[in-house]
Amino acid sequence: MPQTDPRHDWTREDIAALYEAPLDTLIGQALAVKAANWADGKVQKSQLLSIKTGGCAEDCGYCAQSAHFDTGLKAEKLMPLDDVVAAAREAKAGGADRFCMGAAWRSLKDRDLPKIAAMVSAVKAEGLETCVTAGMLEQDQAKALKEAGLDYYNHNLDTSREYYSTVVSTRTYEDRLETLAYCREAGINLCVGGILGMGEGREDRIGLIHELSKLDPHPESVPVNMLVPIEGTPLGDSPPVSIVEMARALAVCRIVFPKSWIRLAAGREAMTEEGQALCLLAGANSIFVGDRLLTTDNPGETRDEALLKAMGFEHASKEETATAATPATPVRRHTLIGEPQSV
Ligand code: SAM
Ligand code: DTB
Ligand code: SF4
Repeated sequence: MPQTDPRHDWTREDIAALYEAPLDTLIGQALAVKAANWADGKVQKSQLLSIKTGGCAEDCGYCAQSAHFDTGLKAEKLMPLDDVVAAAREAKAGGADRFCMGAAWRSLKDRDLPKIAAMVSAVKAEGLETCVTAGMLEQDQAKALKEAGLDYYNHNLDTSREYYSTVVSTRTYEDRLETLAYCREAGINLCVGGILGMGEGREDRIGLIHELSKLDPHPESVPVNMLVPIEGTPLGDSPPVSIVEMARALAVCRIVFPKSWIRLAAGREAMTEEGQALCLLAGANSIFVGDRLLTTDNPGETRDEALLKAMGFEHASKEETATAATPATPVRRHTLIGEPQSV
């Protein structure tokens, strides 16, 4: 029987065994789990907007927006509410059902909270699911955002616990987990994933998925980004990760997070159509749409329509996205070591 109940007792070894299985075995299992939990051929569409670009105090080695590196990006002030609403309307007209507002901040300041809350309420009033990613939050800030109508908070763990300090030195893994816990307490859905291609090894990709699997409930969305190399950052010259490795990571996520949206996130601009198709065939069921991510390009509507049409995939309906976005009741299934797994 394919896995339907989310499990939080995965061991690193379980995840490594999936990750390293022959690709046909792995994708076969991923598709069995997908078929048991999701309608075939449906893709959820989120759209990003950078509402506060550049000048960030953190030193994330992959990021165009860190003030620590000279990436040639011009820092901008927080975008006015009207511009955010106009962009949200455009995103909806383009087929997005979730609008994710990204701010290049280490943490949300109380003085900015009312402005972000107003953006959340206004975007929600346009009939879109709302998502914010604005760095670390305090407990009461998470509550205020929930009250404003926030559906999702994006806060990635990015890589394994061990590799994290190689990539960023200005905050810790525990800092990330604390913000995630505050969002959960406030009743906000979580969007938590990571990046492949930062010089990490496979063990770090397995470690990341293991850390995510311990979150209870699982994040409702798991974005898997392929590094978009940014000139001027410490990771700007990183060799690209292979598309098969991306497909493996997505397939493992599909199995480990049976009820979560698994997003083929950043990096599609550097992929062929076949590469993206492989990733969607491996079990991913969500993408970022629109021709921009935060500071870099994304394929855009025409190319995405061609890809999805060729695959016979279509947009997940509002009902389908809303059902999956409801936080699952925490389910704990304890499996004895050596007991046959149900996937
Ligand atoms: N400042 C907030 C934070 O760090 O959570 C929000 C914005 S940040 C740009 C959101 C996420 O985008 C990062 O955690 C990372 O996973 C992803 N990201 C940033 N730059 C990227 C890049 N060059 N390539 C791939 N993913 C990237
Ligand atoms: C996520 O996991 N990926 C998005 C979103 N969450 C915020 C960001 C991707 C950024 C890619 C590089 C850029 O455009 O600056
Ligand atoms: Fe700042 Fe987020 Fe970029 Fe890190 S990833 S430098 S926190 S904007």
